[in-house]
Amino acid sequence: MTEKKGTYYITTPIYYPSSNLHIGHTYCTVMADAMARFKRLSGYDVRFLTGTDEHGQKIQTIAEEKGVSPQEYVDGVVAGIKDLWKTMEISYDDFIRTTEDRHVQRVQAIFNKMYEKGDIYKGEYEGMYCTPCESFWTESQLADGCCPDCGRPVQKAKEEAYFFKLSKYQDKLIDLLENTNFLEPETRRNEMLGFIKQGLDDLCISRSTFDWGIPVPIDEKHVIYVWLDALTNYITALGYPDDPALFEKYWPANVHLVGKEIVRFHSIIWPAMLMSLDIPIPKHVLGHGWLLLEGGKMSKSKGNVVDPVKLIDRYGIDALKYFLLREYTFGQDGVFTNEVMLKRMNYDLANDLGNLVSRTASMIEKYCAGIVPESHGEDDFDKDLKAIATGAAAKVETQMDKFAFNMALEEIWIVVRRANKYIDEKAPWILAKDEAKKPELDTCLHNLAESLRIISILIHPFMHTTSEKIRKQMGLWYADVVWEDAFEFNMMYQEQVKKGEAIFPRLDIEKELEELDAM
Ligand code: ME8
Repeated sequence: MTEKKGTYYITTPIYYPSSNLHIGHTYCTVMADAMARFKRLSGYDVRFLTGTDEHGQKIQTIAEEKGVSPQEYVDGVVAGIKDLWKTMEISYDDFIRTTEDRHVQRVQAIFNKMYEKGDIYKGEYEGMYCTPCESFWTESQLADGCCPDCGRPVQKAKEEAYFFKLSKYQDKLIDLLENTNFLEPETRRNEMLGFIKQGLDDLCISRSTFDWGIPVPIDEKHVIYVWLDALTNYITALGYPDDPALFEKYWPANVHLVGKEIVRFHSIIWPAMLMSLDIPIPKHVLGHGWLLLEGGKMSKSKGNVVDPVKLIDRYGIDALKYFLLREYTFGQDGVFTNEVMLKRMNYDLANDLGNLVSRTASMIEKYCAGIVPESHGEDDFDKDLKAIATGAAAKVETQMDKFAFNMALEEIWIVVRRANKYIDEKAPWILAKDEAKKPELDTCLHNLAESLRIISILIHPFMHTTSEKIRKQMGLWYADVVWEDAFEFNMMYQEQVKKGEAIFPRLDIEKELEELDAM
């Protein structure tokens, strides 16, 4: 077994259960899941956290409109979110809900600690409030008088509130962003530094105009407002402050993976809160780009969303995961279209990978009675295939270190395409006609089986079900998937190959486009 390399704590944002999640949330969670699986496979003791951010005025308003209590409302939506992650086989270790007792009590303890330190005080808040986004804005932040995030009208609002002394941490935050790689990419870092250097206002952390929230422990008229409640999930889920075992083991987090619109909260407010609590800062905050539809960002409140469940029902989990991870460049926005998705599924999965598996399995069945043959010597084609196949794992590691999922998959597909080309170069069906060429034929089929063994390991973090299907067809069902084995060749010996169903069906793109449009 792989030796343990240390701990790795990765988190997604906790999503608002204001309605069902869409493909944008799926995108972030699929990236976190692939990274968690990759780190586990490469020997880390991983903790992967996701969850839901359940308080706030918006949820309270929706629940009232539906005639149910906020708790009933979020319970329903959260059950659906957990079902989605179960369907997608998301390998989280913990799912935190901000309405759970463990979170509520710990947030109150955190509030008290910050209050006792003198970092929280009572004041009066006045600003422009966007209800759908639950954000207060200053006049100068508005875009054409409207909310800079969603473009909708804002209302003037004033209320007694508790404040966190964010301004006190301004210099320390500048130091953190200037002198560490806590926040990447660099463009985001510069943007945040610019923002901090304009001067930070203290942060309003309570509300008294609605009551769907965690009560302020020292003042029952108030509930704790969004960000103190939400950001702290990353430590309350580890037991902070009362149950130190997990916290000491996994904190500081290695990565908070978040969408670019909440980088500001994670790279300014969150470290300042941690500084106030005297606990270490997470190693990295990584901001990913948005999936856009033609016409703008997918958003629950705008209603222009793509439902992942429909796509999974039609194309399967692995095809959808592959598409999301392969198509988009981390950190950049990308446009989602059905056509791009279908082409990826057809070209890369059905054609490249699917064909390689079915051709290899059927030739081993046909020419070697289904038993993986031994190899006998090697020519230049064999050497080249072997070098590319055994060299891929290190390249995948390099790309994964950069969260470049698309490039990691591209490295794997270089092996897939090389192996397909190797079949054409070696033409096993011609070798099979000449008894004297039997050793060369055996070597060729051995090398193809070996390449598929390596591919099955490399794709495991991204598409474990497909990996297992390939391993079953190659007679490797008995063996654990071990990352280090992807660096080795000639590990297979007389495995029993059994061709199965096509791992990805070929899609009629025109027909699928019509069907999807009609859905
Ligand atoms: O912001 N493209 O929750 P949220 C890509 N509760 N990613 C997208 C996306 C899109 N079109 N739409 C959403 C919140 N996301 C807070 C977070 S964390 C302490 C609190 C993803 O339900 C992306 O990761 O609005 C984004 O940051 C997150 O969902 C926002 O989810």
